[in-house]
Amino acid sequence: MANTVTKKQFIEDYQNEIQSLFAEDVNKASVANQYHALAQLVKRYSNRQWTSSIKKYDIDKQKQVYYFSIEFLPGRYLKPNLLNMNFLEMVREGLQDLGLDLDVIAEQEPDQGLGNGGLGRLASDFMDSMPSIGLAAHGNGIRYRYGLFRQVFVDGYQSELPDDWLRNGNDWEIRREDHAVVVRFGGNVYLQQTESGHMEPVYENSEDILAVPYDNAMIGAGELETNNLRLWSAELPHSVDNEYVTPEVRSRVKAICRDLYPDDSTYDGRILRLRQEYFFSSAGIQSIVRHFLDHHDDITELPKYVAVHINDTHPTLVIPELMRILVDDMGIDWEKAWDITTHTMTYTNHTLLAEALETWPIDAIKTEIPRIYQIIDEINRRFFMEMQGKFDDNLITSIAPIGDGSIRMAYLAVIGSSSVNGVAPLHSDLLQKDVLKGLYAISPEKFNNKTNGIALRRYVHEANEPLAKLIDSKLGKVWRDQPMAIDGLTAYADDDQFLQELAKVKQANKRAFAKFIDDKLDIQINTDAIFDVQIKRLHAYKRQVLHLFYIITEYHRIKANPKADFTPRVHIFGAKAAPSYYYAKSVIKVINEVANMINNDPEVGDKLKVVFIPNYSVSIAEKIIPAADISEQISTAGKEASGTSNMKLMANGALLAATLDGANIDIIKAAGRENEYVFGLTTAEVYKYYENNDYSAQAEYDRNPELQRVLNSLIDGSIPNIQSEGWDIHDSMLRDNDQYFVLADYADYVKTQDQISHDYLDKKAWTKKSLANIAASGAFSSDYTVARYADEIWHAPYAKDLQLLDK
Ligand code: BZD
Repeated sequence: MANTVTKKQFIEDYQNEIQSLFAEDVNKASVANQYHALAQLVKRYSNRQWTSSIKKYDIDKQKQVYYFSIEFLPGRYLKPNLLNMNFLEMVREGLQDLGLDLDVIAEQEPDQGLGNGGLGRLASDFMDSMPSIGLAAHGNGIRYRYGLFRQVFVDGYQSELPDDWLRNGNDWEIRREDHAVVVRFGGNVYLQQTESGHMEPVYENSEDILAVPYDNAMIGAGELETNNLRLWSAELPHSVDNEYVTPEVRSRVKAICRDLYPDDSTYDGRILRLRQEYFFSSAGIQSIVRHFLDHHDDITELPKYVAVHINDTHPTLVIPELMRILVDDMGIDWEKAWDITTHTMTYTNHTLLAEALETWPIDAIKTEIPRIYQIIDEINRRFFMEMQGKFDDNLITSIAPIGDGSIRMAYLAVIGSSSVNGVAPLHSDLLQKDVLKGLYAISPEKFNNKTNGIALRRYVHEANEPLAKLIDSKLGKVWRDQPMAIDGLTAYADDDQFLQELAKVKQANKRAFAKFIDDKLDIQINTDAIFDVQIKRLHAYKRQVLHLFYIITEYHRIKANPKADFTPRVHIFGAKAAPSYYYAKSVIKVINEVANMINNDPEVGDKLKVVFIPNYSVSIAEKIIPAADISEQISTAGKEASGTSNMKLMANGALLAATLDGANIDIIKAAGRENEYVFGLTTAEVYKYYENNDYSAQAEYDRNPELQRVLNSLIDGSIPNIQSEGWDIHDSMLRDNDQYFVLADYADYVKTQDQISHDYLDKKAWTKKSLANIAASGAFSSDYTVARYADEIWHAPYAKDLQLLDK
């Protein structure tokens, strides 16, 4: 039920809001206060729909999904909320009447950076899509006091500053202390027989922490429904007499929700991460069960009305936690409880890097959450009992929840869930064949694929309004509601006028981005150049260095032949490196110094520029993506689970420079290989190298003089102001035999990039390719993704008739 508010009403409400919050007139208020008042007003407008959705779900006994994720990466809420409420135009005009600019006000909102990359952003895209298709699905996570660090470059090095995003409060959240629950850590626990005969745990000296929820409205498009994102914060319980609390105890409690990534270089830091995981898993499950019992009588019906989703392994402790509540608190026998639990839980894996699979030392779990340890131990014991005789002992040992002195979170997640999915077809396939092979052998029926998707509303409708309006002018608004309908644009592939208009939109976006870069970094970029974009976490497998090597190659060519024709390029990077990931930080330093060298070389001039935008975030992504010509998706084949910036860039008309990895494969299929630039080893070729163990980085180096010059430049002093960082990269290539096959892919990558430089000169042909990408992007809407999760994993209904879902 969409709200309707007229512009006149809005203007009046807004003036009143500023007056009552700040005792000022609109035009006297600071831009910051203009923002706070607008956010408060939007929240107020949306609250009625929120209350009504939540009430309706309960009255109708609609199945509800709870999406547990240790990261959510919402970015900003103001404009996406206005968009989804159909208020964007009205509010923009209303503010204009008051002499204000919505875009200026919107810039005041701090990004909510409560995640670090694709995993967290996917969770937030899902939060947008779920209410937009009328699915009752809520998020569960942590309200970190500090988001992912603020990245600044000091002398080219990444430096991390705290992201104090809550400094001026958060206008969107509602603190609900009345819904708080207690989460128990530590102490001793032993089992005692009750009068009724069942075993009950007795706790001694446990550390009880109060989990207080902060609720955030997730407003669906057209306000179809509004769901809840519940973020938990740790506090001292009320029962504790504050006067006697030592500063140590206080800071132990505070620490749980202080940082997104506790410093993992110490044992205590790693344990803190475990405490975070149990904290929000336990709080979330307790509140779900409590809510369920308010509306239902029979707990054995939980899986019929509730699905709990485990987004990557961090919330896996929801499994033993639900077992604890069912067995200990409700006195249900183990078998029944296990049946309820496994039918409630579902799990998504997001990584193919074996070293990224999470494990916890047994001792840590025993100390921090002793009762949960006992439960996992029992799950493990019963797993062995059930499997012995049916499967080979070695197989069972290799996939049991406990092994090698650790709890293996991914294995526990698979064993305790009814569904396990990967996030792109290649990824799901490799999970079955490689990473989770043993578990697939014992329970193949659980495994499935759900290809990721993105919130087109944020990345196109809102971030690229000129493009969205151009599409409207041809297709009407249907594509906004039914994303697949955007393929209607293919009818314009030979329409010269349309192609020109499309090219104009891109050009205007590039100019807007160039202005942003000029204002922010004082770098002037040529808007006729190819804008070549790589935006993602900094990681060796994503191979930002391959991109860097091409840049150095271009530079060497210009220097060798300054008068030769050259298609100008601007290389744009956005990436944060984990604070303790030294190699990634060396890559940042080298890119920054190469940028300095190139950007200040008069002989290079306008031909080549390198821009590394500091503090990459969702809102910066929204500025870069509409301006991109090339989307760098160049991970080693078989390493990137899916990727999602590939989808965002495609939807904005960028062409892929890509390996056959993750969802690149699906994008290439959808848009047509002739409209992308594909290069490099295939997954099969990479696996062959693993099997035969016969890859030689040195041989790649020896046979390619251009590559030799690139690698040598890292260590021969020709890049000013780098120290050991050049050696770090050089060593990873030649001394350590190039784990990610950068050198193997170099020649083909350079060839492909050269082809891009050539093809870009034919504007019309280029724009046609760009159009093909835009027209194929509808299939990557996260509306479809969550609909498929709802149909095939959660078995939960949703109101929207998503036509063309299976096209
Ligand atoms: O998840 C990413 C994958 O690398 C991408 O391929 C994929 O598209 C997205 C969404 O499915 N994974 C992450 O972003 N992972 C993390 O950020 C992460 C967080 C904590 C611990 C380990 C990894």
